[in-house]
Amino acid sequence: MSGGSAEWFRAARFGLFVHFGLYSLAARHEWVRSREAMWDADYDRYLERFDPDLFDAAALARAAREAGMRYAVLTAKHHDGFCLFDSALTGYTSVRAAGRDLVAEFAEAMRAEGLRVGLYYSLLDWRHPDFTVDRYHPLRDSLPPEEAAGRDMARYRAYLHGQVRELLTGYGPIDLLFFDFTYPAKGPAEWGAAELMAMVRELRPGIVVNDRLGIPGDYVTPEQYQPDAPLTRDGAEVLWEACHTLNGSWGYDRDNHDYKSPDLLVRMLVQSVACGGNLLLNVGPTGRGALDPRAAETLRAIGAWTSLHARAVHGAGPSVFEPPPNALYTQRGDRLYLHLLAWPLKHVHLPGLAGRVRYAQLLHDGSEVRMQELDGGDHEHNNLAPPGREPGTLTLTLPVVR
Ligand code: FUL
Repeated sequence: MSGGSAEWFRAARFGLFVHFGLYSLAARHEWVRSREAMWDADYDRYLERFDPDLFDAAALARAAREAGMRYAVLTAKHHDGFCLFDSALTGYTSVRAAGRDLVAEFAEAMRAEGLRVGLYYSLLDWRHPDFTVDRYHPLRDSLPPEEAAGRDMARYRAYLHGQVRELLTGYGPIDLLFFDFTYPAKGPAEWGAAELMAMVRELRPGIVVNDRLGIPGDYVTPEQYQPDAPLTRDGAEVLWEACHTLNGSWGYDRDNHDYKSPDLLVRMLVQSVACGGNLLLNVGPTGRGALDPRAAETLRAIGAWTSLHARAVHGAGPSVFEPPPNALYTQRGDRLYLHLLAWPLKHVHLPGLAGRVRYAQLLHDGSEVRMQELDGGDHEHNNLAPPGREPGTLTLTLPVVR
């Protein structure tokens, strides 16, 4: 890993991803334009009706903070090329369409809630006249060959670099950039990745950048996949962030009701921390820009947990100890947090901790948990007798263990 100073990112552990754009009006996945091979004119029906009257960045920021999130990442431009910011390089923007600079509103609102500001920027651009047609492009089967031949990625590269410069110079300190994405048909050279990364680091020396330019960044980005062990590259641990949808779609998907439960999402968060990673959880606001009630409710439910367990998440990381079955450890200093995913019948045995636990308590209410060393000479274990029957998080106070 290279470059930026990612300490805030490592400590934050939990962030909000926001996918919003013209596809939110189609309400059937953010790839709708590619999937349905729409012409510009077809897709313009969303542009003509774009009116984000319910996009309330302050409400989004509050919802994120109350869920226990410490940063947020907005799609400044997704693959469709529509920009949520004011750009001197195109008129295909929310400012031109609806008089709203949503990136400006977002950055200001997040900072006001004490959240770090991240921007997602798509390397793909299905609207730009110089972006060459490949298998993902909506015009892959319909662009006349003479028009396809006139496309010039060098001109597109200048546009891409120019827009990233606009984002990094016009919106106050941007803390994180999420580029998306390099694929076989277009490698790092298509994006001028090395030059782009150098420009980004020069404009914002402390910024945290992901790895999807196709060259190493500050962190890696498993997508819709939950690592269950620390991630390494060349034998060294790397920073990572798993990004996940609530229901399989990043953009608003009205008829999809298949939501992950808050319980599962809390587990994913705990597992991320336990494996040295972050969780970036996505919401796709509706066509009018409001948080869908199902998403809002999920964030609230997660917040009910994080409000009592934040210290096992923020600034916490993996532990050197092996957790007992059906449990995960996170650790922060001399506090070891034992997350019980299922409640044991009677006891929890803690391998390797005999003689090391000074005090044990439930995290959510601070109540003492009684413990004893096993009889019979088995000093490998500590033996906790937790009260109650619900899964929960115990704090074990240890002598210095690292
Ligand atoms: C992917 C994109 O193609 C999806 O639409 C989404 O933005 C996800 C986070 O990254 O590569």
